[in-house]
Amino acid sequence: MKSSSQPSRQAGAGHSRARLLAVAIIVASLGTLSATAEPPATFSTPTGRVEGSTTIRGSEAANNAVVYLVPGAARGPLSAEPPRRDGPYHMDQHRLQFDPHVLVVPAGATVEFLNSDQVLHNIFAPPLDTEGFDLGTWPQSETRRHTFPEPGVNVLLCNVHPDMEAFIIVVPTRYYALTDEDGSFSIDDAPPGRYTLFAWHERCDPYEMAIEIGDGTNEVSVVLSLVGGRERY
Ligand SMILES: [Cu+2]
Repeated sequence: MKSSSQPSRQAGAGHSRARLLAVAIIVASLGTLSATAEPPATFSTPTGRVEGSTTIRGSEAANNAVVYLVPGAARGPLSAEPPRRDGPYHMDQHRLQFDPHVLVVPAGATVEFLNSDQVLHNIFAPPLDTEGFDLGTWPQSETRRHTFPEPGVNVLLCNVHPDMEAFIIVVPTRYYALTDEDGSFSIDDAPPGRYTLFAWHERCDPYEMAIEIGDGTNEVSVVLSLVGGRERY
């Protein structure tokens, strides 16, 4: 470098100005590049996919379990990444049952509650893991809404029909899934890195496990334990 710069230094003021101009253009170009440093659309950002199986120790495969990933190793305040707040999210009351039995939504989501039955239904959630709420009682074909700002487990009950029960699990992350009939689940588009995987099932103890997600498919096995080590029902 030094040897090649020596001749141009002796080449006169006009040449130097041209060099300065060229350098200025390069610097300006670099400034523009760094200011708009979005990866071009043709480059794929590495993402991890989690494919998991969930079982209950000493029992059958666990459907209706909620599995979610919180970036970083700690419980607590959630990652910088905002929850996905798309939706809409629905909870129906149909044939004297809540449908679905378990609904998982990100914190901040609003759920629409529809009464599809010819009878009046009520919805309330006692203040257990969350503040709880009471939406009142309403007739067929009407909906009411509730927004869930805080993560936690909401137990839905109807004071007209004591046998009705459902759960809305509010999670502090956009990376979540509900397990299928055979206990399987998948979570897509998680940036590679360290996470805590949490799992919730109505009959099981809370579960958490530190995992590291790499680019591509990551297989995970979640084994839950019944509360008290035995069937509740
Ligand atoms: Cu009811």
